[in-house]
Amino acid sequence: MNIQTTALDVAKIREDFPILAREVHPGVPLVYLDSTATSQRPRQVVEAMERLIYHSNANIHRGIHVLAEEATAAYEEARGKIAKFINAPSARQVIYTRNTTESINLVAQSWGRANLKAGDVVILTEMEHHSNLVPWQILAMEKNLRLEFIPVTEDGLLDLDAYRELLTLEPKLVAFTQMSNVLGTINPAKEIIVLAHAAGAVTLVDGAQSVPHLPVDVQALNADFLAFSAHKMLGPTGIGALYGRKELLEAMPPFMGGGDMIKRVELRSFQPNSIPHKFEAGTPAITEAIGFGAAVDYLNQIGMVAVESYEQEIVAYALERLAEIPGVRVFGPEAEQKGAVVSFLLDDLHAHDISQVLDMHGIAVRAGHHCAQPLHDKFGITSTARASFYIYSAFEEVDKLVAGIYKVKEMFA
Ligand code: C6P
Repeated sequence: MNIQTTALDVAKIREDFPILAREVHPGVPLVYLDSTATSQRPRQVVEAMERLIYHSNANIHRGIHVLAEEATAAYEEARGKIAKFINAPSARQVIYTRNTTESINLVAQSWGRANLKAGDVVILTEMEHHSNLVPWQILAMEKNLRLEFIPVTEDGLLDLDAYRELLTLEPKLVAFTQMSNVLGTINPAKEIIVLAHAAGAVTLVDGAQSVPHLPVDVQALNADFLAFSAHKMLGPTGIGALYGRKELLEAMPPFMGGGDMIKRVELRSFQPNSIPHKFEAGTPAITEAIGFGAAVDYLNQIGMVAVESYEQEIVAYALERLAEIPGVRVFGPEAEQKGAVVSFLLDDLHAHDISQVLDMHGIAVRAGHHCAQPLHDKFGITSTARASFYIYSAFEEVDKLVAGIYKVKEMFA
């Protein structure tokens, strides 16, 4: 298939990602199919970070010299871009964190500790990443909460009838992933939130996989919290974001204490800063925030509608090609309900063996439980091999994956 026939000029996009041109073994080019774990970064992101480091490096919100003011302005400008990207009503509602995991822990430790009490029900789903399970398990142990789970059906969808039943328990919180990192399932976030609100629950959306791949509008969703990471959306590691509804954020106690999160400190007491700074204790990842902003610029220039539709095409193609291979079992729904993630098994092979042989052919996929052990338990398996795609993934790379899987079959025949 000719990559130029699709909505994105993938060949041109690839030029912005020097890593995609490397060989991983002598004469063996890289086929990077692990963007769900972390995406690659374009030159534009690296250059924005380099500009900050070489030109305006200083701490933020502290100095009044030129460099400090430039760094502060760049840091806050990036926050504004991120807020606009998810259509947050105000940049003050976007808190910089280290990643999705920290964003969810912030909600659990701050909002959860202040608002949940023994016997309260929290609804999660069976397809959650450990990052949206363990923080609630920790809090449940401390507070004696009741955790309930929306079941996943055989075809990898959430059972919404079971969800409606669970809502009769009058949960205080519904926290769910908008896109599964294993099945690729795109959950009906809006419907889940409408139902949760009608039952009186606060909602948290794990956007680690959705924000990089789909247009996400927090006002249209009416989400109370949304957590996401820069490194999965062309940005650097070490920075992520938490969006929150203003009234909730303002009422929440600080998550961590330290510099910048205070208005005034006395020996025995402090007055917290206003949002978002109340939640940003200590010197933050300043350079990375600028990189995050540049990643958002890059995605905006392509357009998230185009990103989503390209990924729909490539995942449909991948599913079609994988279905040709005898012995391949793909997990998750059909292409229409799926993001660009394909988890699979081959014959009775272990996912690590599949991945290792693919790697010999330059193909990088992830193998394991993908930090979603309960979901693998549900399907009666311990691991899967997972190929995932992004805007720089070419249709030819799907063909290389398929050829690689045939090589795996030959090797273990
Ligand atoms: N999933 C994967 O290979 P962090 O690590 O905090 O940036 O993101 C955590 C996280 C939370 N929710 C979902 C749905 C995710 O997919 C992830 C990260 C990666 O699938 C790394 S385990």
